Amino acid sequence: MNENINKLREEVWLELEKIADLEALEKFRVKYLGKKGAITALLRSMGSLPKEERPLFGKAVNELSTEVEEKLEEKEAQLMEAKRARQLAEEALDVTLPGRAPRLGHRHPLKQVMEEIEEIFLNMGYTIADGREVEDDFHNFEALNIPKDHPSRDMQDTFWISSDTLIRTHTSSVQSRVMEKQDPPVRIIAPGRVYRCDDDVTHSPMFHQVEGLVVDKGITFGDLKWTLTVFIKALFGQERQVRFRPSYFPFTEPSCEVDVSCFVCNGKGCRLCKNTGWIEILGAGMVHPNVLKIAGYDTKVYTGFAFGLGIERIAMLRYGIDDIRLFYESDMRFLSQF
Ligand code: 2NM
Repeated sequence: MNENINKLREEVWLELEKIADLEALEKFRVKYLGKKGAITALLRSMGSLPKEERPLFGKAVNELSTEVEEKLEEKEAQLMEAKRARQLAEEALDVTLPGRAPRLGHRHPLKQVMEEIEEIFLNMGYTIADGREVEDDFHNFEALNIPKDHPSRDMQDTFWISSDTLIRTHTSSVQSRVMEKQDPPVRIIAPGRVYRCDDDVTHSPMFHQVEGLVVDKGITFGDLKWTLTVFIKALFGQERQVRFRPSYFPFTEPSCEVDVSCFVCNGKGCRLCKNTGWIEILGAGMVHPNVLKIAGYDTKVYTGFAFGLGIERIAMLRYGIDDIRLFYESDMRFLSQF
């Protein structure tokens, strides 16, 4: 009987030696140690032995069974380790491979110009004011001395919501509200979206403005000229020239338009300045006494100046953009250039 056991032992070792993967090992386990396995069968056969041989035989088979289990565990550990090593090799990452750099976003060109302008006026001691985009006739027109028959009140120019309600056509409406609430001195700029019925390559029904307002004792046209000259040179370069031309706005008197010497041809004449050497940047003027009166300011004590400019226009001039719609199309090929 022990011969049988020894033969089986030899067979088991030879077979175990050849096993190269975990699936084969499991088959091996079932073949010898499973319910119908060879070693299990040996134990079962014990019943047919004479009583006195059973203890020795049983001990020998149990020893074999324990040995096989131990070897099996050892082999399993080896195979698992080999499998893990293979997996690690296969799934190895090349940590020296350069990563894909995420594209860094930036502010929209209009916002960049807006912030640049805000910065210049903040440095001069101005405060930023904002307000509503849906306005009433009074704050958008009446309080700004814009007469009932003025063309800007026309359906052609203003988006009316009802007979008394509109979306603001300029941010001066913010300033009429500030003057209503606050006594002088006033020194504010009002940046924001405005709306006009207008749509071509240089006009959009929604665009952005910055308007400024200063009201205090003894404010003169000289203050206006100094402030806007400093502003324009800060924005376009200290070497630029600035000129003031007479103009007309209902809310200012006198009124002017302000030009900067062309920053492409330096005043010699080119396509951008239409051969004039000058580029119009903004409108301005001394706040009309009627506007101050409506605000409840004493016009014998207080005077002021105001100005307004379009952000899109500045950005188009500065970057040589000829179609305003490019600002609103969110096309990365356009936007990523700024
Ligand atoms: C402009 C030109 C001239 C302006 C006037 C006022 C206010 F509120 F004081 F009446 N705000 N902005 C003004 C003056 C705006 O834009 C071309």
